[in-house]
Amino acid sequence: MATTMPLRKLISCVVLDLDGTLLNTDGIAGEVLKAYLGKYGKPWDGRVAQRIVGKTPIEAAAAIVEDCELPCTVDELMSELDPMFSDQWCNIKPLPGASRLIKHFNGHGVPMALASNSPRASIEAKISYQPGWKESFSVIIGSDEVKMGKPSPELFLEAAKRLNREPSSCLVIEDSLTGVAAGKAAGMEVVAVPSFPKQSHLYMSADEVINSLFDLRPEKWGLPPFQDWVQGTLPIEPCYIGGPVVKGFGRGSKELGIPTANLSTEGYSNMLSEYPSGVYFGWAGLSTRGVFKMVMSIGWNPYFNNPEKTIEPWLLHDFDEDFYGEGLRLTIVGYIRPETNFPSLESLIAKIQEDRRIAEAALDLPFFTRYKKDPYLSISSLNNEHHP
Ligand code: ADP
Ligand code: RBF
Ligand code: MG
Repeated sequence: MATTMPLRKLISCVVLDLDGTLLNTDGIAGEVLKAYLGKYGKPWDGRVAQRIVGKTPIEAAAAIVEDCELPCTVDELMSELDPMFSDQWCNIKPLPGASRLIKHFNGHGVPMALASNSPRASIEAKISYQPGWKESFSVIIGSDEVKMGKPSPELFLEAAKRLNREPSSCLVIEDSLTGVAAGKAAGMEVVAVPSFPKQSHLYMSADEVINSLFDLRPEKWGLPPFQDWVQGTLPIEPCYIGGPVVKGFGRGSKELGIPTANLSTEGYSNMLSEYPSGVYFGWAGLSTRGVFKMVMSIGWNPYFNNPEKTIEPWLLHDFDEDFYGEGLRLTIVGYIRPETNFPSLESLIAKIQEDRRIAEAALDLPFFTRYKKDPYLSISSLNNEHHP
């Protein structure tokens, strides 16, 4: 595999953005702004969230004052929001794959810089809650250390200088359009990991657009490859979800010959927003029928372009009847690939069948088989209970 991939460019160091790239700050920004706007009787919706991605705090505040027609100045908004945000820093979670990536490059002696549009002090405070992160970066640089933040290239150029590298040998990893613009203006190679996958078509100037950090292939850039892939699968921290089987769009069996026992997304909005869309696999427990191998898609199913992110597990077993309403519990243990679009229904079906074979073989490995015995899967219950 690795040998057939074209080498993009010889890269010797990595420059990382923090908010939205390594840390799930969008999650807490949503909570804080929702609470704040509520005080003014203003609604909070996903549109506002999209408007602030990749903006400096001051730009984000200006956008909110304007968009929501708030009766205050940008400065007033900033000083009221500031303490509300700092209170939440201890609750920020790393994005899936972030800690793995940091450990990987650190372990292989690839120098890393953290270059963020937030002030240096906030960066340090935020990462202080993530064990092992601070020591892993050779350089940490905030927007208060340069004249202009992103999209100006200044932050990245200064990062390269402090790393003692040419900009052209730096690989930038960024979630926002402004960050991508800054990286390209700095003469660096840029991998974009958009926070909103449905907007990835806007990231044309990036050298590569990936769906999540799980999909980064360092060897494409001449960097050491990840070594944790097992037979085409990436083991992840197990994730437990469950609930009654609900009606989906009604086309799994009909159009694809592949039934997916949809789970209600209610109660899982956090899990869903944290999890990158993609194809995963694991074990499925049906309250009255037993435990089965399972391969699933989480996301918008680009071929059908669903308006909502859904959870669609295909149980790898032949049942003679439907089981709507029955309690289904899933232990998700590994990742296979990002969701993609396909030129035809046949090619989508062929790919899902390939996913099936990959999942079936992987689940026979002792590493993944051990999760089959987890009591979580065999407790009969219709409740939306999370793993203890
Ligand atoms: P929907 O869009 O309502 O989910 P599908 O065509 O995807 O409809 O069919 C899913 C239903 O088929 C499940 O809810 C379940 O009751 C039934 N079913 C039968 N066999 C399986 C299987 N192997 N995996 C998942 N669901 C199955
Ligand atoms: N739909 C897509 O549009 N793109 C995909 O890459 C994709 N991968 C899937 C992988 C698996 C293992 C399964 C079970 C489904 C996948 N589907 C994908 C979802 C399929 O479109 C979905 O089951 C139907 O939309 C049924 O509602
Ligand atoms: Mg379905």
